[in-house]
Amino acid sequence: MLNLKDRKALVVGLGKSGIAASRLLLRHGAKVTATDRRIFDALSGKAKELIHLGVNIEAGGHTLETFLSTDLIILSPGVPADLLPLTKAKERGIKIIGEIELAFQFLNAPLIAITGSNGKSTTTTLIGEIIKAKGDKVFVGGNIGTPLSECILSGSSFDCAVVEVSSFQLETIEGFRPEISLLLNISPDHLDRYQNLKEYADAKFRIFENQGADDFAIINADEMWSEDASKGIRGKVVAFSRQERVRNGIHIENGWIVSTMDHHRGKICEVSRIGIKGVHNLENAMAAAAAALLWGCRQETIANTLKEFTGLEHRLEFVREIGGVKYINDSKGTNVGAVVKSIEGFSEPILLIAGGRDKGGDFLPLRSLIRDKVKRLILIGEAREKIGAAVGDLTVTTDAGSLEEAVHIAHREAITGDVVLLSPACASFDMFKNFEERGRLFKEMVWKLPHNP
Ligand code: UMA
Ligand code: ADP
Repeated sequence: MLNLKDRKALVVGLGKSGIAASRLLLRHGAKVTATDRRIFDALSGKAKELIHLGVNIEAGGHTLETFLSTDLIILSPGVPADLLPLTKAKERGIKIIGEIELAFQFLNAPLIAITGSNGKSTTTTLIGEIIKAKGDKVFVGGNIGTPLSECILSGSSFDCAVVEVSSFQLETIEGFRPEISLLLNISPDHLDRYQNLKEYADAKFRIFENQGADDFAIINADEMWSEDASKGIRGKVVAFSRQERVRNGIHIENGWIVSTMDHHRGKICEVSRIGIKGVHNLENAMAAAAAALLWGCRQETIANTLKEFTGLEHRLEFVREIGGVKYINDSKGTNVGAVVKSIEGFSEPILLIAGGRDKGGDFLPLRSLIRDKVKRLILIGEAREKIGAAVGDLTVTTDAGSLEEAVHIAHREAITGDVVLLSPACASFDMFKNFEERGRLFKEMVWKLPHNP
């Protein structure tokens, strides 16, 4: 555990992570300064309140002096680690960790951590729900929205913490050691932050870095990297696969999710009874079942939760049917890999609304799906031109000046039996506060559409 008493700590970024980290540092006796590039007036009420708790706030930018006159730096995940004052602080030997590592140092509950390019929030929530159904008290947080520090700040004692971790958070771990680590999949994302896919994947693999022989590592046997990765893992490897029988893990057999794990051998749940649909969600369900079995949950508890859980808002969320046209909100489809899986899940012709802020991704992997399944592509936001150039030749492609215009075009052009799908393959920040706002506005717009086109 870190000794923070009277040590000078600098928190970089005063969003959710920075606010929680500041409070945790104060609780452990540190002298806290927080720095944010936003001006003071633009900070949230909760960030401003920190002043009254004794935090010294530097707003409106980061100064080198502040970074060099501290003993410890706590970095928010959205702040890139190559920021100049950070580099200088590192050169001086000042310790730099992230909020997730800080929280881990004070965590007194066993940890289950989930990472991957897509499916993290769904799988994290599912695992949390199954463990809750078992009767254990569980904290669910991390990248999904509630910083891990809140688990400690709450003062409650938990049987277990189920935590979604992003590659950003994994970049700044030191001792972070989950008893059960889960890496769902790797597909290109955040290439505006990483030099290449390898650098991004390396950050994700760090979820296994501190595990020992008694810990468990759940990996996806259907992914190319899994064989190499399993060689470098010290924990016990448990695999899941949609495509083949696995020796110690979870696979599909005669329409059932089946376990070959020591903890429970046999059928877990019939695939057709799972509440969340699509092949990608089957993978999430298998991964969640593996983690839950390792945690000691019974087959019936797992099966019941898999049947009852119908998914999260903004992930292939059914909104409304108008004149035989289904409207689906997949605002969390923020990278190409996610959109591929979302499109694959439909047999109906699709009118796809895509675009937003490009994250350095390559849209070419969408080509065959756009050609085969998308009858109209409606593009919004900054990435319009890039997406249009990559796939616009394969279907009728229209630009829209706003999400509202895109919804109206889709409503005008769709006919009975079609699906209107918002699955942007991009971040939302060019037009919206976040993906939640984009999804909520989409739903409001759809609910305002007249009954008849
Ligand atoms: N800031 C600076 N200097 C910089 C950059 C940012 O001061 O150079 C400041 C901003 O002005 C802002 C603050 O940093 O005040 C924002 O910090 P942050 O971006 O780390 O955001 P938080 O509010 O702390 O939220 C973070 C995660 N955000 C990111 O990783 C970008 C949240 O994940 C997470 O839910 C939260 O911690 C709690 O753990 C969001 C996310 O988009 C959902 N994650 C990415 C993803 O899922 O793809 C990784
Ligand atoms: P994350 O937290 O990793 O962003 P979510 O569970 O929020 O993942 O799902 C985000 C989007 O990713 C969904 O809208 C869906 O389109 C897609 N998705 C979900 N699970 C998977 C998976 N296992 N593989 C590929 N895509 C997925």
